[in-house]
Amino acid sequence: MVAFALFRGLVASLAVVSVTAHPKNVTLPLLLDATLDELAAGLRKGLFTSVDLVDAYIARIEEVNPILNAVTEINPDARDIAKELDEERKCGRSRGPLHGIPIMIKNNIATADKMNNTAGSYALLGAKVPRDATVAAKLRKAGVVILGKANLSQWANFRSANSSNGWSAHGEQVYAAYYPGLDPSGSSSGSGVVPSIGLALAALGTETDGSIVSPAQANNVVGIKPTVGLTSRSLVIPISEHQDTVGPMARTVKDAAYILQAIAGRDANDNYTSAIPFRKLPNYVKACRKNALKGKRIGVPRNSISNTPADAPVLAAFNAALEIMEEAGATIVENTNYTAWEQRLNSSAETIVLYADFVVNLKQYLDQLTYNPNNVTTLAEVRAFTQNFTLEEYPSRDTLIWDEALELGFNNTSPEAWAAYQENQFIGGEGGILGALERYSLDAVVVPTNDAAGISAIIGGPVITVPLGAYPEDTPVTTNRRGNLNATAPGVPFGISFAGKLWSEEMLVGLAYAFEQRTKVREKVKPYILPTTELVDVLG
Ligand SMILES: *[C@@H]1O[C@H](CO)[C@@H](O)[C@H](O)[C@H]1NC(C)=O
Ligand SMILES: *[C@@H]1O[C@H](CO)[C@@H](O)[C@H](O)[C@H]1NC(C)=O
Ligand SMILES: *[C@@H]1O[C@H](CO)[C@@H](O)[C@H](O)[C@H]1NC(C)=O
Ligand SMILES: *[C@@H]1O[C@H](CO)[C@@H](O)[C@H](O)[C@H]1NC(C)=O
Ligand SMILES: *[C@@H]1O[C@H](CO)[C@@H](O)[C@H](O)[C@H]1NC(C)=O
Ligand SMILES: *[C@@H]1O[C@H](CO)[C@@H](O)[C@H](O)[C@H]1NC(C)=O
Ligand SMILES: *[C@@H]1O[C@H](CO)[C@@H](O)[C@H](O)[C@H]1NC(C)=O
Ligand SMILES: *[C@@H]1O[C@H](CO)[C@@H](O)[C@H](O)[C@H]1NC(C)=O
Ligand SMILES: *[C@@H]1O[C@H](CO)[C@@H](O)[C@H](O)[C@H]1NC(C)=O
Ligand SMILES: *[C@@H]1O[C@H](CO)[C@@H](O)[C@H](O)[C@H]1NC(C)=O
Ligand SMILES: CC(=O)N[C@H]1CO[C@H](CO)[C@@H](O)[C@@H]1O
Repeated sequence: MVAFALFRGLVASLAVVSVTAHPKNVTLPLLLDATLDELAAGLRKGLFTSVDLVDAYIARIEEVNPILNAVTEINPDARDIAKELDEERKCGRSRGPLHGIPIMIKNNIATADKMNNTAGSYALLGAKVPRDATVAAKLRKAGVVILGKANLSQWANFRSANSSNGWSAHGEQVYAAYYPGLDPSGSSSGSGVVPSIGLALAALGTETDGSIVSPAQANNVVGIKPTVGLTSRSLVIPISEHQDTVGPMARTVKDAAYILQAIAGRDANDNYTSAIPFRKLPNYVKACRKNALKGKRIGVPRNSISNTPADAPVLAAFNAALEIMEEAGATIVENTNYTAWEQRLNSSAETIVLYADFVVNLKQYLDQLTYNPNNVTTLAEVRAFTQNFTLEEYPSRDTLIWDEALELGFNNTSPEAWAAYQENQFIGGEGGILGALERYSLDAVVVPTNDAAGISAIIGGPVITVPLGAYPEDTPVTTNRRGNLNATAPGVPFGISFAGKLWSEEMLVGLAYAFEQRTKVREKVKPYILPTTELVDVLG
């Protein structure tokens, strides 16, 4: 009793000291969990400026980046850009909700400024592009300060069979913030770490198969993998025109929705965007409604959900989540199985499509460079460079994916590639997610994020992951295949994913938001390492 009273007294007096020492702290958002609405309100009220945000985030990056390697480059112009945006605001002009907000982009999204775009490879260090990637240009137009480039699994994890998630030659090894030496997943590894501990409001990632949703779940954040074609890939270092997509990774569904709104839309430089079926884009922010689960039919394709002993904590949290959705008025339809799931497990069609696309799409990107310091214009030349450049760590990290792509004997202009693409359309479509939606009259399906990516990837469909839980205290620590990262450990986050038909982001955002608001798991899962700089420390 006495001890308890003493303890309470201690806490109370500490709180008083901190408020006295930092009188403004009480009104300033804390950067670990600050939402866009909070930051935008603070900027509007003049509590702090965009320059302050840039200063605070850079200080936070400098605190933790020597350990986590999440950020490859800080934009040397970030402060000047923030200053201009602050001036604009002073003159009464606001570009919208993202005005003056620092966001990081993955290091495969090009900018025509001082920053490099390398996909983590020395082959592209110093290369120049003719203009910003369309998604980067759209962010700037919306008033975003592009704060820097997030490290990634090199070449978006499309080089090696024995590398590690989050490793790139020029950027080294990214670690997640939830356990020492933790696998950050990939390939948008740094883009997951950045929002997870408040190194920027949010980040852009890219996904071909899992590269947004998987690192989003591993880093306890939300990830939206948009329908292929909703966001332009122009001047994004590609893997596959059929599967690549750019999307936001953020702490909340609503923040991710704001960013999706800013980057979505048609682009003459990426003709897949001409498939967008809307005259006017849906309002993804307005879709964030707490009652969005009410009346929805949500399927559980059990035969696609992994069920090994190691999955037990994930499945327990997942099954509890289904009950929460039912309480929110959704109808959960069990066993909406994918009829071609077995065929998918046997199929090499996705590999063929990616290989056949990569040789062509990579060359198309390289051909656009206005300066190509190492004269790499084809995959064969990129491979020769990589195999001969010591820091690329070849052969310890091999080039197996490129070797196989180059040996395929055809590319995406051939009938064989088209046949593989058609097989994917069947497996992921009628035999997969689209068939299940149709047969059971579903609005969406839900699965643990571990199982979410592939079936939607092969048809270019959308997925949203939201934090669901974390591995319990008694989880044994295991390492990844390469042996250089901790893979499972106590406190490692995992997520739940909503997926649906093409262009159904508006509904999926609603479902994810309604689930997030009822659970707020992110706040309960704590990182082991955190930067300490707050806005109060940088205010002039
Ligand atoms: C600011 O206030 C929060 C509670 O609102 C407290 O947790 C934090 O330690 C304070 N920070 C400083 C630097 O005083
Ligand atoms: C881009 O790479 C070049 C060449 O290594 C380097 O000099 C430059 O500082 C890099 N840019 C940034 C913003 O780090
Ligand atoms: C993995 O975790 C263990 C503690 O369980 C720690 O000793 C080790 O250094 C970590 N691995 C890395 C690569 O940091
Ligand atoms: C889309 O653009 C690519 C290259 O920019 C081109 O190869 C392809 O034929 C175009 N497709 C359509 C349908 O216009
Ligand atoms: C769906 O898959 C699950 C798990 O494989 C299986 O137990 C169940 O019987 C299947 N149901 C139907 C209707 O196919
Ligand atoms: C999987 O592949 C094996 C070997 O090629 C074949 O015998 C089997 O029928 C295939 N299964 C399915 C479901 O396609
Ligand atoms: C793709 O294949 C066609 C037909 O073999 C060939 O003409 C073309 O050069 C190939 N493109 C690339 C980038 O290898
Ligand atoms: C690239 O090509 C240019 C022009 O042919 C040449 O001047 C330069 O030395 C080459 N660079 C490398 C690294 O091979
Ligand atoms: C680099 O490695 C390749 C093997 O991929 C080899 O054929 C080539 O001779 C090496 N040297 C150069 C300068 O590319
Ligand atoms: C990766 O694979 C290559 C080629 O098979 C091999 O030479 C290398 O030793 C492997 N690296 C590791 C760390 O096992
Ligand atoms: C901005 C920053 O800290 N960049 C670092 C990223 O990681 C590489 C490799 O560790 C460093 O060389 C950079 O300085």
